[in-house]
Amino acid sequence: MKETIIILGANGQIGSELALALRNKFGKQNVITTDIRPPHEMEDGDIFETANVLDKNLLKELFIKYKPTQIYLLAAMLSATGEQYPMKAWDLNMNGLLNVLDLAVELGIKKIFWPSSIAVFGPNSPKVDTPQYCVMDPNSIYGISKLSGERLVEYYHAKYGLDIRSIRYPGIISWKTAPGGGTTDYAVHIFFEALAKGKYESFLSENTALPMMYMDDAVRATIELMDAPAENLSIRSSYNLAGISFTPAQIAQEIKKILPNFEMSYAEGDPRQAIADSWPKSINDEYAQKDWNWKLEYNLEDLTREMIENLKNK
Ligand code: AKB
Repeated sequence: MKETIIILGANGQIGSELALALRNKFGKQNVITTDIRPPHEMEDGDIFETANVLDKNLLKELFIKYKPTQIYLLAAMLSATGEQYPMKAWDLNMNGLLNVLDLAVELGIKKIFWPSSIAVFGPNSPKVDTPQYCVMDPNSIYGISKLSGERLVEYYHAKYGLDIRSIRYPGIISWKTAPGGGTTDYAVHIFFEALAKGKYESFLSENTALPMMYMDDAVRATIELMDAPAENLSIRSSYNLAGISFTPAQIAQEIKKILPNFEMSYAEGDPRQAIADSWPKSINDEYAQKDWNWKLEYNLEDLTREMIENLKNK
């Protein structure tokens, strides 16, 4: 079957790399990227439309114009920025999702990808090897919006038969497009600054372990989940993905193996520390392994090497 894909919020950290992968898989003419911001770069044949996911009428026009068979909804406000603008974060993250779900029901668009996050867990969730099902009491507005979104996508699947698929992304580490407004962003900034200045001041304390993942694994996971037979998917909220867990001290150590003069220091009192402290240190992803055969490729050593090599050549 010919697929036509619309990516909403395509110019952010994940969207810009997912768009490339989807264009390679389905052909440029079948992948339409949209965002409120213009793309960083456009190649011949790329199709881009300016769109705000809060503008439901415009979304409807786009969906009628392109007749997508799949939608990827990536527009969202992340955890740290969300704490500065809680009501804006709630509005964008919830109403953006509801607009897409309602239009999908109205126009008969069946297949949707919507990302959730490790932010759905909270202070009373188990911190180590956090299971798929456990106490979930997120205390950031971002986490609250993602957990509410998970309930909504499961509801729309059960009630309207929408084939919505989702991953609880850990922090994503990439070199092409910088992340914006997340708590895990330090693990990307550190590479840019290690190469530019030879030092980095982490806004998280040295022993704060968080789950992370290299972009190539995150993109591959997303496409593998979207390709999996629907009958294999036992989870219709969002799948845990473990990635790799490390602390600022451990990533600094790894960078020093390649850049021996790199210096790391730690700032105190950053508000992102409280968010990080409420999240899991490591995640259990046995359902993803069992249901769609998920396997991680990049460990901390691999991603450190990839990040430094790619940024040096950028
Ligand atoms: C953030 O830090 O807010 C995001 C996330 C883990 O969802 N990277």
